[in-house]
Amino acid sequence: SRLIKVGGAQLGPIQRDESKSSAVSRMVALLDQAHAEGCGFVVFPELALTTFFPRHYIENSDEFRAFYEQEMPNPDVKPLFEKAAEYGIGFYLGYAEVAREDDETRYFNTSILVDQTGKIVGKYRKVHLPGHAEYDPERTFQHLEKYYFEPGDVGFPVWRTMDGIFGMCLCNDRRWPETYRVMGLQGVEFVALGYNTPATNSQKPEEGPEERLFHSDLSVQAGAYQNATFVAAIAKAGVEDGNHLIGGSIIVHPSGQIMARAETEDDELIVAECDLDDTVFYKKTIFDFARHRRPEHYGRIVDQ
Ligand code: CDT
Repeated sequence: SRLIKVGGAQLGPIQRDESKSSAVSRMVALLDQAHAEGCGFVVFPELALTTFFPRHYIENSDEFRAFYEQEMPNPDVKPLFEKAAEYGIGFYLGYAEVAREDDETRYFNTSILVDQTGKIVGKYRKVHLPGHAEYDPERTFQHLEKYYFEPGDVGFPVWRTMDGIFGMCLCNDRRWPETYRVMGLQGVEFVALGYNTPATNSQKPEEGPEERLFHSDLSVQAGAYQNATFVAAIAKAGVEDGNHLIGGSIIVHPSGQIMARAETEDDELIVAECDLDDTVFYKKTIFDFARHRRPEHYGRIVDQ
């Protein structure tokens, strides 16, 4: 068996005026708990250092630059890296990235995979950016991810680390079967993902938290089962800047069953013992891609 105890470190709300170092102290407190529980890997949410700023329309780029990280680790997040390495805990962390590449300033919604020695072994940039690129007065609240970020440019890689095959994605990616399948085709055994999901639909107010939680579970459980992988889907939750985000963080087994679920909308650690060898049965039977997939019939999926 390849057992790894996984902690899902759900965060409660981060208000717009909360500092990054305060958010990091909250994460370190969850890491202390994860260490006490014997975890070897911890998943934090998407944009875990700041409020979910795409709900705010900020015209001045000097003002919104403060939400982004230029380097990782940097002095704000160093305490998290140091504590995790001291405990021998690997982790996944979502944050807003600003990069200077090819003489251009580029903005991404990013996550990193850090191994149990504190080394960054992987970086992912969110592919499926939801929402809109311009201020939309028709909506009850804004979701300006297409304004603040460009789509990721690295696809969905996987990394051989911590005695397993790890992949990453972010929030809206979890609703797209292609996300998991591209990683599934590379043999992924554990997918880490963080999310910030508004509790109502800004274009359909009758779609409330119950339905939103249902869609989240549905997508994550299907992705896990159909690709024979563990998935940890971890929220930033609660009322942030007056806007309600769902909780409902879950860790899902390759059978599709939920192993652990958060009960609150606050900082909360959920824990599940994941035996990465549990993926093998499904990968060798019902989802043995080499024997059962029929890609000759899937052309439309990739044809533009
Ligand atoms: N952060 C993120 O991707 N949130 C989206 C909201 C979709 S509605 C614009 C999600 O899929 O949960």
